[in-house]
Amino acid sequence: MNKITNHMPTAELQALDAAHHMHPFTDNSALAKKGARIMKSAKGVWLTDTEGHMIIDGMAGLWCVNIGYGRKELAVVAAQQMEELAYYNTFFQTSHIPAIALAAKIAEIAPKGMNHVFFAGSGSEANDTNIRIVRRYWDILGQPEKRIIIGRRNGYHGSTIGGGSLGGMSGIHKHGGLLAGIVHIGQPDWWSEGGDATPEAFGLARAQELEAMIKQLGVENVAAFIGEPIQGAGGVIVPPSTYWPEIQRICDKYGILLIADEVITGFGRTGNWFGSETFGIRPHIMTVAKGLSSGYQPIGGSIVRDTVAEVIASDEFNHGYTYSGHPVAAAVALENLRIIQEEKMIEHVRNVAHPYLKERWDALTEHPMVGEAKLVGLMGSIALTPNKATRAKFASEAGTVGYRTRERCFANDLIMRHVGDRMIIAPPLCITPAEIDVLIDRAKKSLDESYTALKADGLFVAG
Ligand code: PXG
Repeated sequence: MNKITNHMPTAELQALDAAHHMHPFTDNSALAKKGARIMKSAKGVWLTDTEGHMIIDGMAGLWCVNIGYGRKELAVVAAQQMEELAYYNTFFQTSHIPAIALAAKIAEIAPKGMNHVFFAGSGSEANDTNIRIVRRYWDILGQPEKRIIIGRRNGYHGSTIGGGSLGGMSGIHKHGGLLAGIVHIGQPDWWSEGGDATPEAFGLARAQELEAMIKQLGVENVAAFIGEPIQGAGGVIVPPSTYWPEIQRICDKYGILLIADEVITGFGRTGNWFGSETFGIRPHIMTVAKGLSSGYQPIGGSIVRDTVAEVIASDEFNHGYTYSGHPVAAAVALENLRIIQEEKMIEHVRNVAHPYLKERWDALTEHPMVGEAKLVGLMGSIALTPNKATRAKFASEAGTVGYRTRERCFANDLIMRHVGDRMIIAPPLCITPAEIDVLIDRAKKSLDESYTALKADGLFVAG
């Protein structure tokens, strides 16, 4: 058997990595000089790197390892499925048991009336599927000019050309372009952009940008709106309570399709199966990936409302991927959902992990550098600021303070990411109160060290 050599010294692995491996969203030449941190194994919420550090993973990988690492059941299911039927496609009038079983299971846990799934290999692919579904939907209904999809600035929907265009990150648009027929409205980030408005008034105003945009474009040209219930990659931006009800009202009023991108918020992250339930959203399509398989296999999909699926089903749909409903990925996802359900992980989030983490997370606002603290389910962020009262930004380039703080976390064996000058967490759903204590203690230590160093370097100043 071809065993990957894991006895190599870290420096040699780093050199090979630098020589041959192009990392995503990375300045690869800078990383090559520094050397990547190389992960070797993981169990529960704990990662171990090649230097033997035990790191607490406050990000569940990349927001995906919902059930935690090292669950043997998934490995067993994958091996069995590979032996039984390693691959078959779902094109050309064929199907297979894992895809059928997973689609049926998803229909069971999805909100009422959402009983159809189109499988993809990732969240980005699923959002590309969504572009096709919504345009095809209006096409079949005899309104082919309804093609424009409205997303939000600082939204994230993936990194393919389609997904990257739906997302509102200019840094991504700059690298490869923006697909025609996709426009963006403002995001509901009260902390950074709310000015003197109350969060509620600001949330309402940002939602009403959707109505203004629909009027400007002409409703006859608008196909759909897409948004994450909580923006994840954008910095765990929890919208004010007024936001989603108003978005829902506007989508209903103008009859445009509503896509909830649940790639991060799905499968228990917010304390319900889906973020749409947490926020009272009634989407036509939900994008899923990540937690669907807890990251053990690459799989994503679009969960489609019956009324939309019926229209799409009424004619040929020229779309699909080699790995749509891949049997091994589907079998693993099914086992993952069984574990979430039977081990009552969502109840654990709601009744144990969230309440305990919330208390400790909110207390971080006592730190001189922390403005607001937000936590929904197990998805949280803190805003770093030199002046809490005015919600001031730092004088340094955005992200400088966040990056320096993240570096302290990394040094203290905590994975807590930064987005700009916000720090974010999304630990595995199985995290225990004792592990939350470790996470918070390391976070506090890192904040303290970052604060002291910033002061010493004259960087703790408002811009
Ligand atoms: N939608 C949302 C809401 C996501 O968060 C995608 C779609 C794309 O999924 P794939 O499987 O194609 O990556 C995502 C992915 C970050 C980060 O820096 C977040 C994601 C991916 C990579 C980095 O937080 N989210």
